[in-house]
Amino acid sequence: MDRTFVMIKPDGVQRGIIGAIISRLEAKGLKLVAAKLTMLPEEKVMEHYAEHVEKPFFPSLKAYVMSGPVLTMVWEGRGSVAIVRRIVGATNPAEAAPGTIRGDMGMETGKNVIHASDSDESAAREIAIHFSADELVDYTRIDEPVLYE
Ligand code: RTP
Ligand code: MG
Repeated sequence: MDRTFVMIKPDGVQRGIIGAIISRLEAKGLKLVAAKLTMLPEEKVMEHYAEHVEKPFFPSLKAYVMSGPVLTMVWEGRGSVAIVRRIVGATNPAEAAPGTIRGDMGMETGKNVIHASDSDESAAREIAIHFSADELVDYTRIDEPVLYE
């Protein structure tokens, strides 16, 4: 089954909207298979955001994601990468569509609440950075038999 990596950033944790965010992903039909509340060490930030390390916004992005605890998660479901990106919304919450997490819960790009993998390759790479294989839990959600065609 397809998996995606999702991270509630420090602003989301500090604002107490973890539950509201998880509720949206759960209600959609996605299955939570791993979760960890943690402070990101610098090495993981550099690895996770390797594609952005040379960008002008990287120093502030790094300070932002290290400014408090994050909730790292793995969510499973058919087509989960694209589905979660649509639920998360555009990078800039000011432009993100209403109904999306960023559109409903954030104000600016530098505090955009949540991260989600942008491709299956990114998901595999990011899951490996943040979780070991034995932290991914195998179980059946009670609605699985009626969730898919
Ligand atoms: P993410 O990786 O966090 O899910 O966000 P994304 O794909 O929508 O956006 P991406 O281009 O990958 O950027 C990663 C994060 O860097 C911050 N950012 N700041 N000031 C800026 O121009 C700028 N651009 C990006 C945001 O926190 C963004 O989520
Ligand atoms: Mg990205």
